[in-house]
Amino acid sequence: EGEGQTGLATKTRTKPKKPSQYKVLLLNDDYTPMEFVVIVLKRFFRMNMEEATRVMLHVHQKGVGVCGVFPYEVAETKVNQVMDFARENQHPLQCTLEKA
Ligand code: TYC
Repeated sequence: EGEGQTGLATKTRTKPKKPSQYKVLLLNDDYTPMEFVVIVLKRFFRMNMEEATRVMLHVHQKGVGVCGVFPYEVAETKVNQVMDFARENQHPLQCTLEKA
């Protein structure tokens, strides 16, 4: 299938895949102020005060928590925004991706 006239293998009839979803994870550390983490969750994940506080406390207690689930490119952008903002403010806060 799909050799066409060029002799180059091409994929035809393969289903276009839905973009895979990725979790954006926030990691705990001993130095980033709780208030800063709440600001991050409100600013980059559009959470209200109550939600942001709940997620921050979950990460503080369990070591890791999910900020949201997004298509790869969106998740990647959020991780970069959080890491840049943390660095600008000289906090060691870490944020990463994991396939959902
Ligand atoms: N553990 C931090 C403190 O006690 C608070 C904190 C919460 C830091 C969540 C990072 O992702 C984090 N100040």
